[in-house]
Amino acid sequence: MFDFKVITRDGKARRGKLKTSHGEIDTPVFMPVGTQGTVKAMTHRLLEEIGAQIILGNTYHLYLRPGLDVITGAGGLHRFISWDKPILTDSGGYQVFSLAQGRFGDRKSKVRVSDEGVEFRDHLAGDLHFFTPERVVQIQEAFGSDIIMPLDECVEYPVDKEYARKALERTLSWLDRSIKAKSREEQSLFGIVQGAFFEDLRVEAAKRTVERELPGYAIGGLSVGEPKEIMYSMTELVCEYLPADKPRYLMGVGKPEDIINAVAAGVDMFDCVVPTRNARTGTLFTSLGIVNIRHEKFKKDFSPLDPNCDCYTCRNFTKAYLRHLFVAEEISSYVLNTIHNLRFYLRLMEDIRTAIEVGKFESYRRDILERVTRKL
Ligand code: PRF
Ligand code: ZN
Repeated sequence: MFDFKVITRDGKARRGKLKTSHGEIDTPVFMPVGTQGTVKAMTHRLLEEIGAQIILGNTYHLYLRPGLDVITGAGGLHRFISWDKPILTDSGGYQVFSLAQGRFGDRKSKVRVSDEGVEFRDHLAGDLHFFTPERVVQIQEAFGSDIIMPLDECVEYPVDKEYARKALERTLSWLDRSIKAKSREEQSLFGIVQGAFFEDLRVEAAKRTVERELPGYAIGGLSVGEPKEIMYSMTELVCEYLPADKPRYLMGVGKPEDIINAVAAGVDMFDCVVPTRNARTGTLFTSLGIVNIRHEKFKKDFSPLDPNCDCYTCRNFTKAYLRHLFVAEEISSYVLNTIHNLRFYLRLMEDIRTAIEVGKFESYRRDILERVTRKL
């Protein structure tokens, strides 16, 4: 059922195919974030039109609302949300630490971590919950997600080495408990490599996670406020220790340039709120650079947002109109902007896959890096 094959390589970049019981995925892949069982401002039909292959859901949110009884009552997450392509659910480890806590590093923490699990007050009703690795696996088994993630401890940046080691040990022991708790064949549990920003800890975490012989491996704990160079070097380092024949998933990353650089290091899977969240604040990615559609200078700009984009938004509307919708706070502004930003990301992945196939990834990377970071 679950299977991964690397088809072609170009340097360390890989072009692969991932098989799940809800269909095949071409990698490198970007997974739009559908935290609450919907990708914000999108319908599933729109997602399919722009080429989404898999979406991400969050255990933390879906468990709190609508709750497990509603999702199991509907016959699982795919049926509840009427999406029949693959779904990956994150464990809630990251959400507990970021949301329930208010933000990373907040001293008035509503989260208590112990070796047993995580106790937290939720961000909705403020009720008390206890997530254990076993419970988090059970919840995701009830969801029926194709790829499930174990409970892990993601630490903030910076963190002292002593605590980073503790979080690493906890993440590994929680992984072992997750493996034991797992009872269903048709879902794949990935391991998550933590280890914060210490090279030796990252190498050790990677080696020990790989010993568990899992169907895929995620790199967690990055893009939490550290300098980009550290994120890139940690990603490269961890990839060196991951098996060549298993998919690699860089969690919560990132900007287009981050994705391109991580593909160059050998990463296969990505998720991030950047394209969807930025769409709703008017920050739009284009083939010529980054546009803030709110800007006065677009008031009478009757050209398309991106002349090189094939999305519904770019084929039909002008910058002047998109600016007007944004300024007027119309709902269609969120929809049209999200269609465009997600299509930009999905086409970026298509172009990356093609560049790897034809052995031109490095020249593609150099060319695109300059353009995606330019501010218009
Ligand atoms: N762990 C989990 N989910 C995550 C992360 C993590 O470390 C990150 C870090 N960028 C994003 N999402 N479980
Ligand atoms: Zn477009």
